[in-house]
Amino acid sequence: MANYVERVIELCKKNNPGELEFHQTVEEVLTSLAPVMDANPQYEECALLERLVEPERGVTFRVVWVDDEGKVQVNKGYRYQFNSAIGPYKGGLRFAPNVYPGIIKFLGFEQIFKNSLTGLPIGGGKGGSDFDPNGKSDAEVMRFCQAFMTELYRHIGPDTDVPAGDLGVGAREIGYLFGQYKRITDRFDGGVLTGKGIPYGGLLGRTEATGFGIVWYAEEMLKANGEEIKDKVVAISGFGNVSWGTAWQLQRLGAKLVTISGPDGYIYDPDGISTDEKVAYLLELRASGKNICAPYAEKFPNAKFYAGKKPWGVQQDEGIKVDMFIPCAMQNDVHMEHAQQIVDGGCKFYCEGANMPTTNDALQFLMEKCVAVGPAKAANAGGVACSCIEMGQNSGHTVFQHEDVYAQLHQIMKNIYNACAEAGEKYYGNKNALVQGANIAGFERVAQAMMAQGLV
Ligand code: 2IT
Repeated sequence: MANYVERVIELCKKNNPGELEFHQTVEEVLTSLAPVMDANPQYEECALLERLVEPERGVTFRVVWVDDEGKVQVNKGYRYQFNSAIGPYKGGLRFAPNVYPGIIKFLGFEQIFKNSLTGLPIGGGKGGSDFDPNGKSDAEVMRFCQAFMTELYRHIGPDTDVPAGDLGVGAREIGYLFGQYKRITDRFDGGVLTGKGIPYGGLLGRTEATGFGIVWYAEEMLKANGEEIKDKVVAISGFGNVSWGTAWQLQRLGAKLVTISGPDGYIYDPDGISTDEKVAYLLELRASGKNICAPYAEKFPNAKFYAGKKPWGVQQDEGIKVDMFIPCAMQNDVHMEHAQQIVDGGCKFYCEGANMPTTNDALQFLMEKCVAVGPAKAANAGGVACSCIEMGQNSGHTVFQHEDVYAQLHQIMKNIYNACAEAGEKYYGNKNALVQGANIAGFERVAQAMMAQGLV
């Protein structure tokens, strides 16, 4: 049956040539599922994995807009609707210059399992564009978003497909996208997009939900191994939305965050990025639109800026021990040599925050050497879980309170952790086999739904 998994991985590579990130995710997920295939031959008989790796639908489209100089710009737009077995397609939109089908498909495929892990009724999808919002004016971003939605609107709906933000798509972009959807359709379909602003249907707590959830998941992982998060020294990458939410929750739980990073290098703050002022400053840095983190060290002079370096070597650079690393920036941020640095420095816990931040070989190495590794599709599922709560708020024509959202999110993260640990224990004899456990627990629910719904 392991043969079955290998065959589908090969098939997927052949059918999606050159889409390396997609190959990587499919390989990582399907490999974990081998023991489930052994125990359930009916899955092979109905070609379940072949169906899973093929999106139900994908659209690519032209996005035409005019920049501030009056020049006509043309970008590519995408929406891959991967799996609707357990609910409407749900997943973010990514606007970044490196976006191509391999990135949107890896994200869409991951989203199937992540959304299933939340226990909520949401299927998997993802979209985006190769548009780069960095350095664009507000008016340019608005015109781009309007042009993008002028095509996308016909493929989405509150019970069909519900996009949200991802890299390069925040509250501002969601606002422009929503405005254009409403203008075209003449419907206030609040639940057609999530991550909306608070005045028009957004969920209190959605902005920090991903980061809060990551830290709550990491807390469970530590607890299960007899450790507490309070006073732990933590290093993260990135300085965007996810990093900010993670920093804030680490602060709330009394951990000491010592790094953030950007494309320009990384910041080491020996005093900890642990005050309200410092956490709030991360938002300012991001809002500057310059995509650099160096100004942090000017604002807080005790901090040091390491130009051109990643934070994975901070233990060696500073002669300190880090208890947990949490990559929060982007895919394939942690390679084999970085994993080696993390382990050599004495770190025992690693929890992914961003989507697929670790290459497959580095992930394998960390799983062997660390006490526990938290996988992104479980740890960062709090964001999309709150998106689903936002959909419920909108369809119920109501407003949920902050504290209720936090309480629900906290419980969801505990449930997700337990589902991963139980599946790890059941199929791999190890409660710390969370990477495999997340894939299996996410898969099982989708598989059961697909089996029940016949050959579609
Ligand atoms: O990767 C993710 O889960 C997201 N970008 C959020 C998806 C969502 O629909 O809230």
